[in-house]
Amino acid sequence: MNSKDQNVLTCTFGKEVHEGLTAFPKYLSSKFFYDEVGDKLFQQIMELPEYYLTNAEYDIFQLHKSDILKSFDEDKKGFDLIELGAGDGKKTKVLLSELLDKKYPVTYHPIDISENAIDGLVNNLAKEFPDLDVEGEIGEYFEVLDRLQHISNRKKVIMVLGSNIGNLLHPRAIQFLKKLNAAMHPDDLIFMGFDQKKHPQKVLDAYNDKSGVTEAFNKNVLARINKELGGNFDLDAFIHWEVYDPESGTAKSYLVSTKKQTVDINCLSLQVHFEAWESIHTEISQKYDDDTVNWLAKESGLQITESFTDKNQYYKNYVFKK
Ligand code: AVJ
Repeated sequence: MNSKDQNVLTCTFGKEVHEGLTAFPKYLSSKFFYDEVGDKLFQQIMELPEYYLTNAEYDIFQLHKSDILKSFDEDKKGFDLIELGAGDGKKTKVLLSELLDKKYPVTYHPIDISENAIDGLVNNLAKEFPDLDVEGEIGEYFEVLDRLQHISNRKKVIMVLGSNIGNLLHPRAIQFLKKLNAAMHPDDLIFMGFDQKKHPQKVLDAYNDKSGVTEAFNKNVLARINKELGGNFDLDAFIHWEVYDPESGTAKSYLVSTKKQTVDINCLSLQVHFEAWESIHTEISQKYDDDTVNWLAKESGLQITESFTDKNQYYKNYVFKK
């Protein structure tokens, strides 16, 4: 990344931190978890025994790979597989390997804002699947989708895995789906993962692991403020707190100040006061059921054509058309 881009990012970060920490109640956006340290912590989260999401989606791919591909391209006419937020590609590789075995004519476009992530993935795929056509793209989702309109006239399958949509409240999830819809031609499809409602304890445990990785992940936003904005947060003076509302299906993460304290953020010329037990809301991780996903689809002008679940029904991947 060049220094101008870096400045723009730091400024957005600073502006939003200022907004969130002067609001009442206080909040910080979960998109700020992901710097280099945050990326590593999230990798560790995906390895946790409590964090069932990754394995559930992996199982869905293993169990249903052949039917999933049929739902994408029954007659093997060929398509562009576009993955938004590709990460390390562990789950996608199951599908890619099946694509090659069954000789689907496909170009795989992993998209991420992290140049590092894309370079790593593209190199790794070149070794593991030398016959696979891969075009990595670096950038914001919609900017890249726009770019892709012009380079190909094949059918597009837009894939968003990991229940990443769960970070968005329903109105913003609808906005996101509407934007995808607007970027789709009549035959294009969306393939998206949605974590499902389940025993509330199972959800709580996933965001409250014993080893404290999720706590460190949540606190990483404070560490970033210290590093990038000259803050002096004492990370030990906050606790990680998770709640889950089985009615709305919303898991919420907080950082709670264990004492009355004042934090300085030099680069923002800001002093932030915390009362004892005052909270900062940092993340939502929405859980879904069929009715809710159907409603989201309807509100976005989309239709569900198929869905695939794991043996525990913890998680579901849905295929949408316009
Ligand atoms: C990457 C947004 C799907 O909400 O489950 C994991 C992020 N936060 N543990 C999620 C996360 C805490 C994750 N998503």
